Amino acid sequence: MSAVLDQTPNKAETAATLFASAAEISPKNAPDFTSIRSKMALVSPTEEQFDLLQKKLTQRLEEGRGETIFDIGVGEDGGESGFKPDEYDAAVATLQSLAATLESDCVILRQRKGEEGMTGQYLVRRRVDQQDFLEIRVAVVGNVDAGKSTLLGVLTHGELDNGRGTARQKLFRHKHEMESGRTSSVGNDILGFDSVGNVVNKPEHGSLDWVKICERSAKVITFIDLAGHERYLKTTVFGMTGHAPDFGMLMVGANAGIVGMTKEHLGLALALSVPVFVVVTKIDMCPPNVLQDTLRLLVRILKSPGCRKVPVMVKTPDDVIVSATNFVSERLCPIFQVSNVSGENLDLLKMFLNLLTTRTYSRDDEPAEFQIDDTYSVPGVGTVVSGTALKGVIRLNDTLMLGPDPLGHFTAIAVKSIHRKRMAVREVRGGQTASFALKKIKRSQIRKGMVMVSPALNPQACWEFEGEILVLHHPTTISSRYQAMVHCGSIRQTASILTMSEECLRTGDKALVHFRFIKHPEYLKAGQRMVFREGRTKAVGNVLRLIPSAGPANQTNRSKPNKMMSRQSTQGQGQGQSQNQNQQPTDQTTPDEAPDTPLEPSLDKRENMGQRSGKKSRGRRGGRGRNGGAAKPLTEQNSVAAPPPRPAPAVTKA
Ligand SMILES: Nc1nc2c(ncn2[C@@H]2O[C@H](COP(=O)(O)OP(=O)(O)OP(=O)(O)O)[C@@H](O)[C@H]2O)c(=O)[nH]1
Ligand SMILES: [Mg+2]
Repeated sequence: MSAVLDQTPNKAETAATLFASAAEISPKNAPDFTSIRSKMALVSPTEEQFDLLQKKLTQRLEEGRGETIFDIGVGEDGGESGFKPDEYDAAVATLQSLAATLESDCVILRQRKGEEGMTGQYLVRRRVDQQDFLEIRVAVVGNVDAGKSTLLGVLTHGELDNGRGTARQKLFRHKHEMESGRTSSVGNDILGFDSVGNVVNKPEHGSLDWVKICERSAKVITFIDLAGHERYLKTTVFGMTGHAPDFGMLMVGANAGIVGMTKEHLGLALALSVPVFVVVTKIDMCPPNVLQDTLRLLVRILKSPGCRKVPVMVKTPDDVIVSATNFVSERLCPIFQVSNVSGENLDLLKMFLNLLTTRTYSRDDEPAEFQIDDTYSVPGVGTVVSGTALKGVIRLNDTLMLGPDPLGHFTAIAVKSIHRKRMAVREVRGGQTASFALKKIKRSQIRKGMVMVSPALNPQACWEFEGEILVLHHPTTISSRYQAMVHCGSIRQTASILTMSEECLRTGDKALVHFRFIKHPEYLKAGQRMVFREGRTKAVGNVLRLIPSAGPANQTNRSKPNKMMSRQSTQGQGQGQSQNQNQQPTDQTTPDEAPDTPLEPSLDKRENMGQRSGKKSRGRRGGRGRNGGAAKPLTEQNSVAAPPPRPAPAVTKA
């Protein structure tokens, strides 16, 4: 912990860099903050200094989208830190009056001893505007039964769980989820904090009124509740890419440990550069030695070369502040240990959530971009699309280009109503989720993955693109004509590899790859993160270049089978590999399989253990296992001589 504590901005240089970044925003006409560099400026400011302090605070509130953490007793001039008690009180009074002039509240986070006295950290947050709130999206991942839905139920409804699944009931969207207790879809729940950091959620007769929460909140945490079962992995990947989470909350059942999908989900978050914090649940029912084993393994995985995280056990409010203020740097990985039944340490987790800051930066003057992740047909309203605004501002009655349709065209469409978290609003900005009611368009004409963008962008759909990918795992080798699902933003479509910079790719290889979508063109942008996967095959990377000239007529690969060559055959037997082209990689599970994330290869392999005894019949492949989920050795599955039992279609079904 001490190494991390050193990173807190208690030193003048650190504070100076904080301020410097603020100054960089508008170099022209930037105010000269020299006269307020000393820590003493807050104690008894002149009128001019007060004005400058106000400007600086405004700047920082804007950068933080309505909030900032302010240090007292720390100057930028390199002087000793800390105040005597009367100076400290005066500085706090100045900060409070500064905050009041900016319609903000100011609450203490912590006090510490500096070189010359006390220093303090204060959260300054804009007061509630009924229509506006800061939004942070947290994707909740982890293996089946880790307690994801339960924790969200407990946090958002304020009632503890009974250990047998009462708290999760409110989060389920489908009847079968109610019955099985398993999340299968992308669920949403919200937790609102007011300007002084209190939770505003007040369930009435067991249900939450989202509009009331949003009206009372200065900050709303949207949890994206994802499924832990491997059967729903495709949906979970979609939740991580399509819902643009700011952070990932990886949940681990203390007694079950790092099993099943835990590493898979962690690897996914890492691949998408989503900072992750870990919540270990069920500490009420876990023997201490098992808990210690789980934590030890967790720390080992996080520190491994594949993750390169700095794990921090969060045990005190002080740890919370240190981890929350340094979290966005991505490398820090706070670990909480909680119980949804006894409520232990949930306060620390809530405090941490209250301090999370957004990672999405968008300017209002940029052309608007909105990605669609769901569509609805609402009686009396018509077609409604929901999704995330990535850039710019979308206002009521704006005309946007919706598309691409199967022919790659975009249609002008007017925004007739906007809702944020079920609350009618007049506008939505980059980084916020929203839903729009659209006129004169059928729900069937819209699909997930479409976008609505400003006409100024003159959007073009593309069939083909070039990406740079890293293969995290593939049982054999990938070569051209291989097909798998591309996840990119809310796009989810099978694409085929046309050409590659390498002959073939194995686990750990990197290459430039020319992809082609097999069904319809998509709206892509260079620089977007992408995941390319099929069953256990996984590659991650970036979209490098769009190839606009490629048209629909050029569909050469639609019915071509997967071309998968065994490593053995490419190495040893030259061209004789065609027999195994039709195997289904989805059904490959081998005891000696390579690790599925670039994590430590030597980790204790407890992954295949089910957590719920008595549920074995479902199988971890979730009904996909046509050949009985048979865990044949790889060599046998890919054997050149033995053809697969039944030819399977090459393309993954949606
Ligand atoms: N004793 C105890 N039980 C818990 C705790 N958290 C969750 N549970 C129980 O664990 C079970 C599984 O919890 P869920 O919330 O459904 O797990 P999940 O991670 O959402 O599972 P999937 O949606 O299937 O991925 C439920 O019966 C909960 O009551 C805890 O902290 N202590
Ligand atoms: Mg669940």
